Order: sequence, then C-alpha cells, then structure tokens
Amino acid sequence: MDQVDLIWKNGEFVPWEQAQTHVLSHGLHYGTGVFEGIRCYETERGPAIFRHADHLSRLEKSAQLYYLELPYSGEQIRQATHELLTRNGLRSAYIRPLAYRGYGSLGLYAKDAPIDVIVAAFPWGAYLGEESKNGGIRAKVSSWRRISPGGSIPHAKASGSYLNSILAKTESHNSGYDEAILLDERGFVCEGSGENIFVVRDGEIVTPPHVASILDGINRKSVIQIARDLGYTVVERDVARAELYLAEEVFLTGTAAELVPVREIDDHPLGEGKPGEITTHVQAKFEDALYGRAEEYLEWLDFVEAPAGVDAASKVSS
Ligand code: PPE
Repeated sequence: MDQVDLIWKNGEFVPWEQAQTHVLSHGLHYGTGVFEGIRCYETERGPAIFRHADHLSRLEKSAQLYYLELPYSGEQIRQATHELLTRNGLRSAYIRPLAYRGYGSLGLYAKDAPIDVIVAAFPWGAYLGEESKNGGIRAKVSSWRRISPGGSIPHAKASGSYLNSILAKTESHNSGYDEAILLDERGFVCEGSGENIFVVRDGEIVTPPHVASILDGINRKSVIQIARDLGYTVVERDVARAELYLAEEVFLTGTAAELVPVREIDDHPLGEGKPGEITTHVQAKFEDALYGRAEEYLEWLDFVEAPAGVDAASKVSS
C-alpha cells in the first residue's frame, strides 16, 4: 500500500501510522461499517473527484440501511476530503471513506458503540492489472452466489457484504482467472466481485437490473448514459449465464477497476478474443469523462479546492 502523510479521522487530520482503532471495535468483529471507493483524477483544470456527490449520497444511504447514524454530513466529508488531498499533496488518488461502529460495546445490538468516520486517500493503480484496460481480462463464473436481498442488502456498500466478494475473488484467483462473475440467487448474471457487468449482444448493450442484487454502481450509471449518448441501445434486463459465452463483448465497470474489457469467460473466448469495438468506443469516452476531457460530462467532476490557508506543506494535525 502506498502510504501518504495524513488520514482524516473523526474531524481531525492524523498521521497515517496513528490512524488506528481498538481491537474490540464493533466493526472489526461484525463488519458493521459502510464505505465508498472514489477516484480523483488529474485533469487539465486541476485535480477533480469523479461524481463525488453521488458517492457521498450512496454512503449516506448505505449507512441508513444499516441504522448507522453518520455524525458528519456529506458536505463535511466532502470538504474534509478536499483538504486531505491538498494536505497530502495528492493530484490523483483512490479515496476511501469509511464509517464503522467503533469501540464501546460488543453484542449485536450495540447502540453504545460509537460511529467512527475516516477518509483516507492514497495512490492505487490498475485494480485488475496494468494490462487489463487494454488487453482485457479472463473471468470465471463463481460457484458462490451474490448475497441475496432476503438475507442482506446487496444495494448497500457495507463492509460485511464483502466477505461474499472475497470468497468469489479468491476462488477465481486460485483457479488462475483474473476476476469472478457472480450469479444472483435465481441463477441470473449479477456482477463481478467489485464491478458491475455489461454484455453486448446483437449490437445492444445489456446489463443486469436492480432486482439482480447488484450494487448500484456509479460507473454503471455513467456508462449507461455515455453509451446512450453515443447512440447505443442500453437495456437493463436479466442476463442468462449462457449469454456470457454467447456475447460479442463483455466489460466490467467500477471505481477501482474503471472500464475493463473481458476477453474470456470460463475458457470461452469472447468475440475475437480481444476487446471489441463497442467496448473500446465507450471506454474511450468514459476515460475522457474521468479525466475532464469531455465537456458534456464536466458537471460530474468536483474540482478540488484547497481550503483557505491550507497547502500541501501544512501537514500538521488541526
Ligand atoms: N459491485 C461491487 C460489489 C463493488 O464493490 C463495486 C465497487 C461496484 C459494483 C462498482 O461500483 P462503482 O464503483 O460505484 O461503479 N467496488 C469498489 C471496491 C473495490 C475494493 O476492492 O475495495 C471500488 O471499485 O472502489
């Protein structure tokens, strides 16, 4: 992990090594936390956070779904993030806000465990490997089903939910693949272990709907809009497993991964076994949007503003 100077924790900027938590913190035992993954990109007009407001609103909703009352507003977290990036001298970064039940009591109804909130920002390169965005990846349909809405909340980005993703990811890696594709409890295609999925069939772009237990990805939403603006038809509908193998093209979207083509699933090469035309077309526009090169999507960018009197040199705790 690429360490930087400061982490924001409960309203203060603390040195990276001191941003610690007690071993009896509730979240550590039961996964009672909600988090976000956000990226800041260096653009021609300065560092900009992609769809920051959407990520913060999802954080608030995830917290609500698990009865976690956030002690800070989205706007407070937003400003803290701007200051954190500035103080750490980061022009681009992966940003990880996390709110979790901290130290105070254990047991499942632990209203005395406080809610701790942190925001960390650090460099994080290509999530699925350097070659993934150009060359595409090899995926495996997981033997693990995605958590079902009957037992948990797939729509919340909650820490505990990720045990499911970790099982799937580990299995795919241990079998020599780059990523896992999970089916939902009904057996329809759901998503990757940390990405949403899109399938191209007969020139149309298809992606599983919300009832398929997906996380409501922010990049999914962006890519749907970009693809429609480029003139493609995008349909949200259930996708059968076999459609993965029959697809002309498949790609994944997520903050960490960005837009990654899939070139092979369960040893079936897709299309010509390399990233397809529609995928690369949408990917190019999507990357323009991330890096502020697409005028029409500039409104998605939250340009980082250094709070008055703060610059990269002022690294002390406030
Ligand atoms: N599904 C899951 C299960 C998921 O974790 C992510 C993001 C997505 C879909 C795509 O959502 P969005 O980033 O809003 O487009 N996964 C985050 C965590 C990855 C991690 O390993 O940690 C991420 O990409 O930041």
